[in-house]
Amino acid sequence: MTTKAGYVSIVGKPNAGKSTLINAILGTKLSIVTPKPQTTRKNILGIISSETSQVIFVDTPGFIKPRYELQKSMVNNIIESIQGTDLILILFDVSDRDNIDFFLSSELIEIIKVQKKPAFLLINKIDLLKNVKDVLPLIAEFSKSNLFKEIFPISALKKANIEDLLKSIEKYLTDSPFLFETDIISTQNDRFFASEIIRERVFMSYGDELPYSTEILINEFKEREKGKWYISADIIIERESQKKIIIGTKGEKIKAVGEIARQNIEQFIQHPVYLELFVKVRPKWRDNKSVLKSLGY
Ligand SMILES: Nc1nc2c(ncn2[C@@H]2O[C@H](COP(=O)(O)OP(=O)(O)OP(=O)(O)O)[C@@H](O)[C@H]2O)c(=O)[nH]1
Ligand SMILES: [Mg+2]
Repeated sequence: MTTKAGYVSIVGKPNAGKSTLINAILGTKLSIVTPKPQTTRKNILGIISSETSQVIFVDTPGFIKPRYELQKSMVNNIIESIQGTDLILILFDVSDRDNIDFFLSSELIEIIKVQKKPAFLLINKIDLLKNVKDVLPLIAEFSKSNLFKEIFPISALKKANIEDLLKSIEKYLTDSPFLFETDIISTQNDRFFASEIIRERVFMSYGDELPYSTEILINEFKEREKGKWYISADIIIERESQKKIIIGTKGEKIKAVGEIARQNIEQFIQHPVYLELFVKVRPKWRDNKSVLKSLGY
């Protein structure tokens, strides 16, 4: 039996809904989602296998002009993903509809052109439109650019039009043996996802810029008693003064963060968890190549 397989990269500006989309496609919460832009920092693979085909979706960080080393690594992740892909899904947030020209002349579009990879445009968040027909003139305008093989209006959040999208993706897979075992949905381990779940909670729990100065480092991830996991993690921050904000009055804030993160990790790994959080200061870690390397960037 001939099988098909291929990589599909999900790219776009921060907050466009890329991680929500990969979760919708996989039918499970794999990639963290927050209302804050620049949530995703590393590429996350999500694999769907059927009898005859295997699609490896890659959720990438939002494309930005990098200002410090962490962001450079994020942009490199996007470019690497585009270089190795069979098809690109580029998301456009419908709330940006007044800036279509800007989008079409963006650096990300330039990269896609240079790499000569087939791309679909996904106009996301159509649930936000008062009238769904309002998307038609946008489709017409995007079509004129001749940049996209197909254009889909979708709602990643409401899972609208995802089935049609998946059917069209099939056409871009090539004859190939499966690239991964059929029973795995991602390549990262539970330790990575635990750190992401804690980071998601930090992004949700602290205001404004603070989450951008944070990173999570898992120190221990082990089965302490049969079926019960002990996880110890550092919340890394940049300045001593951020410590008391993270911890909160009498430690209440960090306790609440740990409580919800623990529940979410338990749901993800399907085991009871004991989670301990510590706060560590690493001055300017976002611009320090060796610290970034130790954090997997
Ligand atoms: N209304 C609506 N909101 C959406 C939709 N898709 C995503 N969102 C919301 O948009 C915000 C950002 O979603 P993410 O999936 O984290 O976006 P992202 O593109 O992965 O963002 P980065 O990782 O920061 O690049 C979240 O609050 C989502 O709930 C959608 O179809 N409709
Ligand atoms: Mg994301």
